[in-house]
Amino acid sequence: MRVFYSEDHKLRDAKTELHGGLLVTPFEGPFRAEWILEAVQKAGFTDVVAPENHGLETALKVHDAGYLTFLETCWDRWVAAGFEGEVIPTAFPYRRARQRVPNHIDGAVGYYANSVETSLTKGTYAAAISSMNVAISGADRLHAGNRFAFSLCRPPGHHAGIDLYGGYCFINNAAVAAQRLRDRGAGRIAILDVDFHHGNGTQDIFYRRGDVFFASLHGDPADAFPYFLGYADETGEGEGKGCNANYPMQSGTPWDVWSAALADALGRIKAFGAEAIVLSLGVDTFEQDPISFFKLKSPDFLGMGRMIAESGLPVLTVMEGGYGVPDIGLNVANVLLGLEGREA
Ligand code: SP5
Ligand code: ZN
Repeated sequence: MRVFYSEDHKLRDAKTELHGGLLVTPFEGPFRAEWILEAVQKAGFTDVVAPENHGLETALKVHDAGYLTFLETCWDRWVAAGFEGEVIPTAFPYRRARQRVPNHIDGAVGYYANSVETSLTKGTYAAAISSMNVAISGADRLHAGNRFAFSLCRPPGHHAGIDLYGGYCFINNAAVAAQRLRDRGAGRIAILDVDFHHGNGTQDIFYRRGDVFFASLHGDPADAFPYFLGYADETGEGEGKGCNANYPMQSGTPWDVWSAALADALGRIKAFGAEAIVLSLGVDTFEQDPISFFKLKSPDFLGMGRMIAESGLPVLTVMEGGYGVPDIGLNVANVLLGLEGREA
């Protein structure tokens, strides 16, 4: 399958992440995409292509226009306000507060944040746009009749909501890709999110829509980031009623338990009548991931790809999370090999 990749991801290179009360070197950095690119090429996925520039038209169907302008202008406004560090919010539209966008950038950042570990930086918007272009090019590759494509997106996207950034995400690449497939004529699309963390941004975007089914397998939000969404009783609203499926799982979950949830999710996607799957692929379910608590092993990722391919549907794989160790690249390559029915 073709791999879409842009060097511009390197423009997102934050120096700070708020973690345990300290500003540490971020878990999400350029080295992740380099590890993944190297491993997939080593596994034989050598058709690596840079994306075209697709503009904001599709993104504006899943994100708020004021939010995208905020992302674009945030850094310059922050610097103009006299701040010297990376962009971190300090105040929020908490319960019973007014939901109005403040004029001051310090307030605007809090309005648009769903978590604050993610410092915004000078090159973040350009990198997020390049990541979105990688996703759209992958969607177009499926539309052109190919069964598989891999969008090596960085920064990731599944925590980015209609008008919210956080969790290392700014533009929701998988949501934009699903929207692109709809706009190109697909009737129903499923987004299958296998990142360790609940895809709260993707759920936010499609919760009231009946044309895109969202299924997420993740650490129980009572115990794991993003904490405030991802419970099993969140099933969609309005036209989206019944089009949202969450599979929260406990600390230590191994492949046999995890894969049973995957089988159930794939059954729901089939019953929904999806014409294609956008796979939000995070490999932070790996036993060696530094910020997560599932126990998947490298060969399990081959099985994951195989099971998803058994749906018979076209699959656009969009990169989300996975941290800490170079073997995240091997795990991604294993999913792609499994999808194509090949051996490691
Ligand atoms: C795309 C993606 O995977 N984003 C994840 C963002 C997670 N950010 C907060 C992580 C907090 C982890 N705390 C875990 C403590 C482990 N000892
Ligand atoms: Zn994650």
